[in-house]
Amino acid sequence: MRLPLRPPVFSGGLHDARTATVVGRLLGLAVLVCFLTGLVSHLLQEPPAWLAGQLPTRPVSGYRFTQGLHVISGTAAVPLLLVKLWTVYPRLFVRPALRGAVHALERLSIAVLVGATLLELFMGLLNTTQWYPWPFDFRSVHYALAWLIVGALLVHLAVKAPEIAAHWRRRPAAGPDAPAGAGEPPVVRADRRSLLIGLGAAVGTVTAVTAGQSVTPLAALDLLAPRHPDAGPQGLPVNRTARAAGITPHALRTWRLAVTGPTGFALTLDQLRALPQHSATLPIACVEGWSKSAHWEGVRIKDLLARAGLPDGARLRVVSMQTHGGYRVTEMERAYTRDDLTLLALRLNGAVLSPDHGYPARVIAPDRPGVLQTKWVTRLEVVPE
Ligand SMILES: Nc1nc2c(c(=O)[nH]1)N[C@H]1C(S)=C(S)[C@@H](COP(=O)(O)O)O[C@H]1N2
Ligand SMILES: [Mo]
Repeated sequence: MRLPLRPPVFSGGLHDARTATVVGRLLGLAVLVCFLTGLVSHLLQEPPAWLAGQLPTRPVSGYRFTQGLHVISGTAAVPLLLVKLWTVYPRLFVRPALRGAVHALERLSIAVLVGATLLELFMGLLNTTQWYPWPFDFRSVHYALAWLIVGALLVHLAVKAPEIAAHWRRRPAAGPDAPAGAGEPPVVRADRRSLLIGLGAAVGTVTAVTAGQSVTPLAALDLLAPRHPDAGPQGLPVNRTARAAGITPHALRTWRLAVTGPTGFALTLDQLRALPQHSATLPIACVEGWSKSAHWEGVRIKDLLARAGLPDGARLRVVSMQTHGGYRVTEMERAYTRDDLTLLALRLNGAVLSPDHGYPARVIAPDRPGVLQTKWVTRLEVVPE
C-alpha cells in the first residue's frame, strides 16, 4: 500500500547550495542596508538622551537619503527573498524532519527568520502606501521585528557558515580535464545565470518604478510608487489634509502663535510677518518613502525663542491646532532649535502656505523626518529639564 503523502521529488538544478549562497549574499546586503537605515530613522524619530543633544542637522538631506535607501532596499528585498525561498524550499521535505535537539533549534531559527522577514517586508510595503490595517503601533513592532530578524539571521549564518564558505566562490567547471566531481553540469550554470539575470531585472524594475518617489531624477519612471513627488498643492505631496486634521475656519480666525517663556508672547499672523523673515531650501522626507525639496520662508525658531527670553538651544514642544490623531504634539531637539535653517514657515515655494501644508504656520528643520515637521502650529513650549 502507498502512503497518501509522499515527499515530492525535485529534479531542478537550482535548489542547490551555490544558488542559495549567491542569492543569499544579495538578500543579505539588502537586509543589512535596510536594517542600518532603519536604525537611523528610529534614532532620529525617538532620540535617546545620549544622542538628543548632538543630532546631526547636516547634510540637510541626510534623512532623505537614508530613508530613501531604506524603502529602496526593503522593496528590492521582496524579489530577492522570494527567489531565495524558492531555491531552498525543497529542504522542507527532507526526511526525517528533525534530527535531534540542535537540528530542531536550527529549524526553529529558520522559521523565525522567514516568518519575521515576510511580515516585516509586508508591513513596510503597506506602510509606504500609508495603509495601517492593524491595531498595533507600526513603528515599535517594525523595530522589534528588525532585531528579531537580525538575531535569527546571525544564528542562520553561523549554522550555515561551512556551507556558505564552500559555495562562496565559483568552482571550476566540469570538463574533460577537471577532477571527477569537481564541477557541475554546464546546463546548471546556464540555468543559474538565467535565474540571476531574471532576478536582476526584477530588482532593477521594481527599484526603477518606485525610487522616483524620493530620487527626483527618477520621478518620470515613478509608475508604481504610492506617491509622485509633484502630486499635491504647491508642488508638494500631502499626507494629512487640513480637513482630516480637523482644522476649522473658526479655529483659523482666532489663531495666534503662542510662545511660552520668561517673556512669552502671542502673535497674530500679520505680526509674525512683520518679524525678520528668512528662507531655506529643505526637503520634506516622509518616513513612508517619498521626499521632495521645497523653498520655505518664515521666522527663525531661534529668533522666536530669544524673543520669549529663552536660551539658544532650548528643547521645544510643538503643539498643532490639530484636534486629534498622532503627531498633534511633537518635540524638537536642541540641535534643530538652535539651527539657523530651522523655521516657523509661513510661505512655501513662493506663496502663502496652503491649508494642507499647514497654514498659517508649520515647522521645517534640516535633516529631520517629515513626520516631525508639524503643521498648523499654534504653540511653542519649552520642555522643562
Ligand atoms: N499636525 C500635523 N503635522 C504633520 C503631520 C500630521 O499628521 N499632523 N504629518 C506629518 C508628516 S507624516 C509629513 S511627511 C509631513 C508632510 O508635510 P506636507 O503635507 O506639507 O508635505 O507633515 C508632517 N506634519
Ligand atoms: Mo510622513
